[in-house]
Amino acid sequence: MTAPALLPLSGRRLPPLNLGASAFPHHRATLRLSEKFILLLILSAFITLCFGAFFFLPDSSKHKRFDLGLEDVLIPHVDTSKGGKNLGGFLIHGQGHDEHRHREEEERLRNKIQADHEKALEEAKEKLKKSRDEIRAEIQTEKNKVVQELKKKDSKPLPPVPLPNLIGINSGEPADPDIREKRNKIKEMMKHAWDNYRQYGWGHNELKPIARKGHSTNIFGNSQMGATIVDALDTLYIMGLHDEFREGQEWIDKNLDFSVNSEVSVFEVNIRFIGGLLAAYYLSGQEVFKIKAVQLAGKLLPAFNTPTGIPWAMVNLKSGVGRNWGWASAGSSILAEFGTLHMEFVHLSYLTGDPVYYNKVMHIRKLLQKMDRPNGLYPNYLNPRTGRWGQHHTSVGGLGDSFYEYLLKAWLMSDKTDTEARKMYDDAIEAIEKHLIRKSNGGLTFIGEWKNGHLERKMGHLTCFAGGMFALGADGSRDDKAGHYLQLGAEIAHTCHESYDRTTLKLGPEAFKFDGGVEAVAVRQNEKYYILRPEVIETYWYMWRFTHDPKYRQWGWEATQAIDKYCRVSGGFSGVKDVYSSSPTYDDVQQSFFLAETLKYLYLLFSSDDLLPLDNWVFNTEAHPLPVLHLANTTLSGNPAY
Ligand code: DMJ
Repeated sequence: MTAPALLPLSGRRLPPLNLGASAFPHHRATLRLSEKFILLLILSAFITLCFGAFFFLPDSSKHKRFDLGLEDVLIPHVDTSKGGKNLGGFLIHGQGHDEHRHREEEERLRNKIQADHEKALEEAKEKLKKSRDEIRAEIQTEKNKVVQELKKKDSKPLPPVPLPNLIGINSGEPADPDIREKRNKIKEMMKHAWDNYRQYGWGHNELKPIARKGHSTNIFGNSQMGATIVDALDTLYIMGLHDEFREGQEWIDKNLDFSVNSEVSVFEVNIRFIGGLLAAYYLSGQEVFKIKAVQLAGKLLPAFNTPTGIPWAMVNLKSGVGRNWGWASAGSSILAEFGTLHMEFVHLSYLTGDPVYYNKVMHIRKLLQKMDRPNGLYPNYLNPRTGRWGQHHTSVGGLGDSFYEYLLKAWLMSDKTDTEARKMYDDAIEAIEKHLIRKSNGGLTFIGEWKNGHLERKMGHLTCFAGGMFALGADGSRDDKAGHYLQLGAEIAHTCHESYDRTTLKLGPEAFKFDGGVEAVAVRQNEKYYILRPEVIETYWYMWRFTHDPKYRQWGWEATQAIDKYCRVSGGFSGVKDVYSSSPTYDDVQQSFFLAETLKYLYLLFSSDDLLPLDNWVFNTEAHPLPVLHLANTTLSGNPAY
């Protein structure tokens, strides 16, 4: 069907529209965006009206009638045998009086269309009289309105869910004045880190404490998502830094936006942002944190759209397109990344009543259970397209670590009902002990890495978290080997302390060897750095909670003093490049996990045990405490929101 020629509705010719550059004498050369936008608006209004005219107005020459919505008057003709009068394909019921009513109605509509048309043209003419800046401002106001509307839509309240029993959110003030003083010192360090970030890096992901400006890495894409704010929130809360906590909350409320064209690490965003937001929610009860966590989780879900359901390592928050790290074996996803989502995702399902998150992580677990494991070990790489292992590297440090941690913590977090997770943990730990844990010639217990068919006698700083994990998993271990695992935890803590003690700065290197006469010492230059990592202090804290052996507080205090002496600068805290050098250079990065983990574990080490007791709270791998969920079973059927 071709559109009829555009006829003036009242016989009056419309003023010609000049759409060329000459319509804007001051801007002949180019049409700016806002001007184009206005012209487009006028044009589309005009076309819409013309279409309206075509569809709604009668063609008087042929007396053709169109349905004007008066269904009680006009009924499409099917059968004329019942005494009606057929006009142009429509059957008209009733008498002359109905026809009159119908004509009046048509007339009324015609007038309305004409009036609307004229009004639209008047408005368009008015718009064109305005300056470019005025038009721009109007467009901006309209845009803001739309954004506000969308925000309102996004902040819909979530279904009410009974909060778990939140025990132990208190000051944890230690009775001993010496311990109190030490704890105050750690709080002061937190304030120094926060204040400088606040001053020089606010809203950026991290801080460059020497250059005194914002910093970021590829794990956060190109976004400025305030990683330090989100990661630090619960530490601020626990330390009673409430003004700072409120500042952070306000920033999150107003600025934390996930609709950004940015490719982020699914794992990092989960442990730091979702974990951080959920912990802040449980501690403070402020809804905004829960809402933001759920919004963000929605943005991560497209990462699971792979042939196997094993998520991509990275996802673009806006487009939802995912991919894997270029360096990972044969396009693989990483065990420690897709295996470290469980805790946060179970909480998301619990809080929203939406099983989608729970199903995603349980699917990963089921898939892993079905796979063959070389020597009972889980390799670090798994291809999300084929569902096959990549290289057979196994590690309890980088690339593997928190997968094992989350098996144990899934069990603890389920109030010890998720026995499937406990079994997977027990099986894995037995294989690790058999194949990866050894004693050095000097009697230090270490955890090596399985690479290319042999054991590499090297341990990473990251691996030192395992001491705490063994201690945490001691209770409930298979064959009642609690004593054995507590002992293993203590041995790892000792080895990791040695790795600190054998340096000039008394800070631990990134990786250390047990080979060729070397014990717990870094050999390569690129393994001698300390980047404010928490794992060794994390293990001291767990060991302290389970044994109350004072040496753990002593070791924690040594680390505190070393950090304060060698990593503190006037603009915050920085990592150092060589822990064996007496005049170290700085890496100029204040990592967000320094505030989330290192300072939190130190603070807890010098607090009383009733602050966040381990029977009621489980810390995610970024040290964000999440409460134990007293669920009936692992399918979350105990949640009334289902
Ligand atoms: C943290 O982001 C987490 O602890 C993660 O599990 C491993 N590494 C860093 C800190 O070293």
